[in-house]
Amino acid sequence: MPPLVLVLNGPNLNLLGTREPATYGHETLAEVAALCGRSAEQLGLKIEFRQTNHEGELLDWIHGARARCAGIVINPAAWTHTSVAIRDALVASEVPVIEVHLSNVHAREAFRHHSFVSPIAKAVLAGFGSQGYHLALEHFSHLFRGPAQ
Ligand code: CA2
Repeated sequence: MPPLVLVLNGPNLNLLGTREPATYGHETLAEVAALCGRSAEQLGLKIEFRQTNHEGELLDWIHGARARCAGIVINPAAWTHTSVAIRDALVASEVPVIEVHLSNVHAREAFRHHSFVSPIAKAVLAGFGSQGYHLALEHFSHLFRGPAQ
């Protein structure tokens, strides 16, 4: 069975491709999901790609990851900068986490410079656009494969 990676997306990311293309690019979330699906197939991973505008729903998905997932790729969107609850749930899941942002949050407003998730993440990708999701999946596939013999 290929390792399962949850790819989770936070609030307003359902609007991708419809507004603010200079910041977030032209791809829709469905196109990002398709890209992740192709990456996962190449890399020998199984993924579940989800987005929600409801913080409690995201918390429930993270809680459910504990028993069944090898890794979590998460773009917590605005909750990155506000949510202790998401950080606590990620820690409690005991699943390795890679945080992804489409934009380079450090080149933007000061309130985007702080992340509650980054200190507990294995890695953080920001500013790579949708390629960041691929890079995160690639890293997990290396990690799960273990050191070459
Ligand atoms: O760069 C990222 O991926 C962010 O996580 C995106 C969040 C933002 O709050 C973070 O600071 C950085 C915003 C997601 C909203 O996406 C939209 C896409 C198109 C139109 C409007 C919003």
